[in-house]
Amino acid sequence: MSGFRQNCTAFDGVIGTFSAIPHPVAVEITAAAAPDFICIDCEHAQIGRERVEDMIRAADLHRVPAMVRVPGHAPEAIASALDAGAAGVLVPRVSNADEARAAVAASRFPPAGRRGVGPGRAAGYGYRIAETLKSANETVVLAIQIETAEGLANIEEIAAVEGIDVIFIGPGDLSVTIDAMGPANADRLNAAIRRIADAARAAGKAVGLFRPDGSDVATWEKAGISFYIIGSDAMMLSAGLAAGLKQARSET
Ligand code: 3PY
Ligand code: MG
Repeated sequence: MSGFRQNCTAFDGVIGTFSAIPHPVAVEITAAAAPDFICIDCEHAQIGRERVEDMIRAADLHRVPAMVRVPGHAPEAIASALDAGAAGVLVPRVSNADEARAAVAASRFPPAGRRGVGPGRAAGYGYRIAETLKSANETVVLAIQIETAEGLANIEEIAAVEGIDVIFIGPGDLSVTIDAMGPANADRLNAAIRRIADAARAAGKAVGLFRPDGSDVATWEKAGISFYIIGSDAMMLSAGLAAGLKQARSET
């Protein structure tokens, strides 16, 4: 098992951030801050296939594992991210066991799945196909997102699917689909997050959570959540800019 996959599944605590700015320079700046991993966001940022590969290259240079959040469930998108050399994939909006099993099939080489073999970057452009075939099923991290009312209702059967490493909770979409948006509904949303975390842990899966910032990670760690994506490079850039400008204006 790769060090990264081991860290993700050891319930030990890994903290990364989304890379939403579609450029390797942004990845290098992020990687230099030494996150445990980055997750290139192809669901909500406009990042094409070639650029994803260059962003993974930039992360590799700094020895920071790069996951890719794929735009949806298409096996081609998962294959493309893994062929580019991603350390893992994050599959959004998984709502039932069939979708979870499809994500496993797309992420794993036979016999565990149906991922196609090719001479991409992950296989050393053909120089290391045999080695990649041997190691990838043990090293690639598969995280799936629970963020719909249906996913919440089906959490036990989803969590039981073999081949998933991390059950990752998306509180933004979850709050919309269970009608629990805003501070007034925080208790209901938090109860849903805890229910997902408990079911995933009971099935032996690591649990992840998105937080816009790191202020309450210690609280959620107590609920058994060990894998965090904190904001994104774009969110931190805007927060830093706003704070810097506000400070400068208050001092003039
Ligand atoms: C959500 O909160 O919906 C997310 O997808 C966070 O990554
Ligand atoms: Mg979401």
